[in-house]
Amino acid sequence: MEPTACDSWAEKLWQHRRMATPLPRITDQVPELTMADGYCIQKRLLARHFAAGERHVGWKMGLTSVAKQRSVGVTQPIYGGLTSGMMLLDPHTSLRPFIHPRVEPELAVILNRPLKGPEVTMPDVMRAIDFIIPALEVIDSRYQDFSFTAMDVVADNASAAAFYLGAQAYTPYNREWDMVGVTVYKNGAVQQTATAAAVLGHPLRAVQLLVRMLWAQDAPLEAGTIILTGGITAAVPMGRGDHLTMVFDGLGEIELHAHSEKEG
Ligand code: OOG
Ligand code: MG
Repeated sequence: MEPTACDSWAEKLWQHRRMATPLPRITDQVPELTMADGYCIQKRLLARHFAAGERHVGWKMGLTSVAKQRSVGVTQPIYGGLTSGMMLLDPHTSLRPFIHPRVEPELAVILNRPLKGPEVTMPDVMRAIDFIIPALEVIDSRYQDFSFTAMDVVADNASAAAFYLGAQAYTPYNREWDMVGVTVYKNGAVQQTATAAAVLGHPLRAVQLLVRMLWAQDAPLEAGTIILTGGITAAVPMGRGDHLTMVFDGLGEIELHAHSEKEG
């Protein structure tokens, strides 16, 4: 894809994101769209966020669990960028910026040193982790009906919309992170349950995979980076007035309330 076409798709996605209105998938118009095109558009879209004054704060891995892959029909892990504008600081959120938001439980990893290279090992990853925080991600596809191919969703920055970190940080040591159980409630009713092993067999493998994927793009993972390791369960739709609770066994819970219509 020509750089100008890449730029204009990024601009289009940015405008639809800002207006919270969906667009048809890019591959409907450009069936030959490649993965490299998708990441090119994503990069230009992130540049648009930075031009608007947002800062780069980290990365998200996506489609790292079978539950997530099945729910959208894409079977390949992907990544996207996280910006300061996506960080929710308050567990009460307006739904106005979103088209059809869904919420999913994730483990967030914060690094204390950079990681790079094609051969990063699990011990390298473990040594580079400062702390781990239970988190939730709000995803929101800019495509009509939340329908896309792998290339489309990469272009749309892996459906990144917002994220919220729990209040308690945990040391990476002395815990079997793959054994952490998660239950998602909506308005008091159980919606989803799973164990963190659903993410690539072990959630820290998502960090290892991200290092490799970024290495292929010549980008390092910096110290202080926030990494969302990917939804442990399928995502749960969030509507006005909904109250989501994510219970992480032994690690506390996180809540998110969507304002009712009147409040915005
Ligand atoms: C793609 C984003 C996937 C995850 O954690 O798997 C993702 C989507 O489901 O729209 O954020
Ligand atoms: Mg996610």
